[in-house]
Amino acid sequence: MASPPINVLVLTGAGISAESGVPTFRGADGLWEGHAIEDVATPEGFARRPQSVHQFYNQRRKQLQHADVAPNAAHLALAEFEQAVMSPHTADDHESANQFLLVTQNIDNLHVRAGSQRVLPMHGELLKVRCIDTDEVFDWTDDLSLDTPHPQDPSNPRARGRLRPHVVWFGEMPIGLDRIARAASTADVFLAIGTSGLVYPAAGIVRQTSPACRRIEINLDDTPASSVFDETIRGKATVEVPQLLD
Ligand code: BV8
Repeated sequence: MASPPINVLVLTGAGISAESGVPTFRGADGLWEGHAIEDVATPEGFARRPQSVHQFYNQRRKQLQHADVAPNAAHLALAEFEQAVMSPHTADDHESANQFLLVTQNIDNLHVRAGSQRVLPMHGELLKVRCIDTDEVFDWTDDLSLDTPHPQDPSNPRARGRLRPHVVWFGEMPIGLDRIARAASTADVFLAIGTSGLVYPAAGIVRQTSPACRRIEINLDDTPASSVFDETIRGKATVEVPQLLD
């Protein structure tokens, strides 16, 4: 008899990219050191000093594209797990009845580079920019400044500097909240990896899962949400994620 479909929801935070060389926010080398959140990750901060916010993201965009920064064993294990969950079980199934969604708070592109397909970057993407006037989104790997020509109107000097990072700042609406709520309410398994559980609404997703959902937290340390999980695995993501999923 065919096994019932299984719905998997994964939430990742900065801790899954730490071993790829991308600094976490609250670790000793956290990004926020030397930068107050309100100065570099809020619309007000951008309105006050747009150039210093551009420099903050230019530095991170450059760092993310450094040759030494690549998906690690945890990213790769998640991509393989997604393939296994989503592959048809029998020859006559043209597609799996299972569901899989990887929600990430990270704005790096390491999950996609690892081969994950069903990725929802709820806090935006570092390698994308958005037009302040039209909300149109563009892939972007270079620096941004107040003099950056508009990709659609490069010769118009008045269109310069109208781009912002396509990331969700504090006080701004995260991306895909309805889709996340639906996935959480039907999840059979919820896996939270490398997140401190301090930033909402991401930190509240675990509480949107049903009582029947198996909730697993992988982190170096306890978090404010640890008590809500059925299972807490303490250790490095590159060790614990492959071990749990293989
Ligand atoms: C919203 C993108 C409203 C930018 C980010 C007062 C005023 C205004 C808002 C609020 C307020 N009080 C509360 C709020 C809500 C606010 C919030 O939660 N603030 C916190 C600080 C209290 N949230 C918001 O503003 C959100 N929007 O509420 O809008 C609204 C709602 C509806 C409709 C309209 C409006 C928006 C939040 C998104 C902000 N943007 N990022 C950028 O990246 O520059 S948040 C940013 O910080 C990350 O994306 C991430 O989400 C967060 C950091 O969290 P983590 O990923 O968990 O990383 P962290 O470093 O904290 O932890 C790492 C963990 O990994 C640790 O636990 C560590 O132990 C572990 N770890 C480390 N190494 C490893 C490891 N684990 C395993 N292996 C390892 N090797």
